[in-house]
Amino acid sequence: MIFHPVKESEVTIAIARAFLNHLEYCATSDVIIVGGGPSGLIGGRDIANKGLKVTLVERNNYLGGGFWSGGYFMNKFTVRAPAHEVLAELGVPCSEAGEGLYVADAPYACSQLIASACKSGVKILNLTLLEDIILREARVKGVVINWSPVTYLPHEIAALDPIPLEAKVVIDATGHDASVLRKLEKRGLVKLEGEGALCIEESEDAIVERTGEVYPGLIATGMAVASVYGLPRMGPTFGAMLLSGKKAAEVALNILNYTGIPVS
Ligand code: 48F
Repeated sequence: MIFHPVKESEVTIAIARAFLNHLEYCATSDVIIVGGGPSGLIGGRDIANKGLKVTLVERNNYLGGGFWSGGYFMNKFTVRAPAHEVLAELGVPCSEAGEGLYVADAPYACSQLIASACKSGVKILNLTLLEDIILREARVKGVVINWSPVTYLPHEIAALDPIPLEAKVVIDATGHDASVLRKLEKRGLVKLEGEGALCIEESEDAIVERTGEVYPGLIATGMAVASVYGLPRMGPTFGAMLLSGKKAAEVALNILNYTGIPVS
């Protein structure tokens, strides 16, 4: 025998116990990030690296969002300077394709980014869909989640109540969908302009500049920012996603200090 003998029940109990601990940990976070694309992953990593408790909620089984391929089903993507410095920091090789324009391998970059978020201590809830938000005293105080497969079943089969998770700050990193912001919009608390037409030259600066708190306790990052302010989309260039995620982390850290909420 190569492997140590274990009973089937030991395997089940090991998984159940570990997951219950994980879910209990995620019940209260300093920051919840909804969306595991490039902006959410890098933002989560930067916050967790400061020693804060970060939970990342992702509806798919896999993390990475639109970062696995650049565009047109071709798994190369571009960044414009200075975002190539973030690739260097992640240990992702890239080559100069023109002045200030860099091209890199998407699976390489995506896997490095996921690994760096995990190593920083970000706790992941995958296969988990944001269903709603917790709102109290005109402030976002957390999210309401359900297992993704449940939410795709007809209501008469899976009438299951969702699970609340509390946080001091929530970040909407759900990309084009702006799923968290839509929960505020349907209550008339914010108005989303919807994405503008593609313009690489304008979009990247604008998205990074407008990354910030849209409603008390809720920060928008990545393409969700374009959906809020009607900014142009950008196609297969990802520098703004990385820099927007980093800025969202700075904004979250400022909010946590500014309100004097102690870091758990
Ligand atoms: O779409 P996504 O990669 O967002 P991003 O970080 O980056 C955008 C780029 O990939 C690309 C682009 C830049 O050139 O235009 O599109 O802004 O990742 C968003 C993630 O959020 C998840 C979704 O599955 C994806 O992985 N997501 C969306 N809605 C929900 C969600 C939801 N309701 N609950 C949980 N996850």
